Amino acid sequence: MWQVGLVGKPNAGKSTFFSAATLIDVKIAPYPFTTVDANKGVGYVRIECVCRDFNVKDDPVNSRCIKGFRFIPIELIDVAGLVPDAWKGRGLGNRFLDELRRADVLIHVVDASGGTDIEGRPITPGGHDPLEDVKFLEHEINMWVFQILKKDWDRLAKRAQMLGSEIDKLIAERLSGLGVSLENVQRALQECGLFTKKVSMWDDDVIFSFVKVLRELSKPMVIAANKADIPQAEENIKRLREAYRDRYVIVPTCAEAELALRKAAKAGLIEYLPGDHDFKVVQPEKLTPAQVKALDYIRENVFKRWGSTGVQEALNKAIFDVLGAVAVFPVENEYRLTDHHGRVLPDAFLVRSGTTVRDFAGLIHSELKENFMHAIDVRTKKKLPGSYVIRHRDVIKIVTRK
Ligand SMILES: Nc1nc2c(ncn2[C@@H]2O[C@H](COP(=O)(O)OP(=O)(O)OP(=O)(O)O)[C@@H](O)[C@H]2O)c(=O)[nH]1
Ligand SMILES: [Mg+2]
Repeated sequence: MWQVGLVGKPNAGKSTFFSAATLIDVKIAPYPFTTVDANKGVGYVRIECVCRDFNVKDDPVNSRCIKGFRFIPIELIDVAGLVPDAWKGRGLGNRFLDELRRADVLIHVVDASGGTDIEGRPITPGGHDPLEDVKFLEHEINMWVFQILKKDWDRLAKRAQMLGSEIDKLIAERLSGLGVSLENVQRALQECGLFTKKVSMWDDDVIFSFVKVLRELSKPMVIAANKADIPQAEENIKRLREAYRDRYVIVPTCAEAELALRKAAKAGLIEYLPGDHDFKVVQPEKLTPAQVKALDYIRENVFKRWGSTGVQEALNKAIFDVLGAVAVFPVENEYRLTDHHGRVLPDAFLVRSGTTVRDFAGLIHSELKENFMHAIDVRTKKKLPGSYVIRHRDVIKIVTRK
């Protein structure tokens, strides 16, 4: 399952975001370092389900289909807050950084209201510049990788010199625990023009620039401009967008509203699906005056201003826009759209862009790949060769020899 890491300074709303997305109860509080041990859970990306295109009622197994929207699982990890110099062990140190090893993409939860200082201590909204938070977090993560690479650098450089051109493999090996692939190391070396530069000539500045590029490739990031319900956030979000338009996808979020809405929906008080642009009260008589007030607040300060709570959008953008994943629906019977148990459109999988149907067969089962003959595009019933690159919302049948 793809993993999304929630990062940021303390008190920004990471655990609130996590809880809203997973409906797992975790500790949330208005002071720094509420989270000590990482929380892990399952959240979902939301797409339009293909059941609509085929006009069928489906029986989802690995995912959920609600009102024609397919919710496909992803793993979320919520870690302790990060303070300046965490990479050196400050605050809760770099232990949590190690917990982000497996993350494919990060969502940087920023307190866009400027209501917490750089260490996460509460202050008057508008009192801190969230642009600083983006800068410092990039620096911390870069330093973390830099430090790991530097630890053994002399030995690594010597080995590289002896082996000639193997520097890419040596670096990838050194950083494999951080989820860094050989392909990304090669791309970063290329981009920094380092393939042709003798390793003994790389000084710290060169290594650091390389680490920056490598980190952007290996741990790409979406910014959740959180606490967007607070008036001071509006101006800050404008500034964040101006400053980082070219580098980051920025999504205004109100994690607290999403959490409240999902709990109210679970209790049957309202109708609301994550990612919706509004909600409907179904049992007005059951709402307490405080709940009525909270819902009014959300409508005024979140939906009317931003269109949604942004939590679903941040997850979707991380998986689809930043990682470029596509969703694919495999079936065994191309007429009934069923698996061998007769379940209609049971599964939806997220795969990397560029995945061919033959590769996809291998992801389901190695035997499927070995015996692969061709695939069928279930919409058109046309044959697809093994080299066909899967597109978003494809429904396919894999045909094997046996
Ligand atoms: N106004 C507003 N408050 C929020 C929002 N999201 C979270 N909060 C509040 O911010 C405070 C911190 O939330 P947490 O989710 O505990 O923050 P965290 O980033 O996990 O903090 P640490 O675990 O200490 O790193 C809590 O009081 C939340 O209720 C939001 O969208 N709007
Ligand atoms: Mg927390």
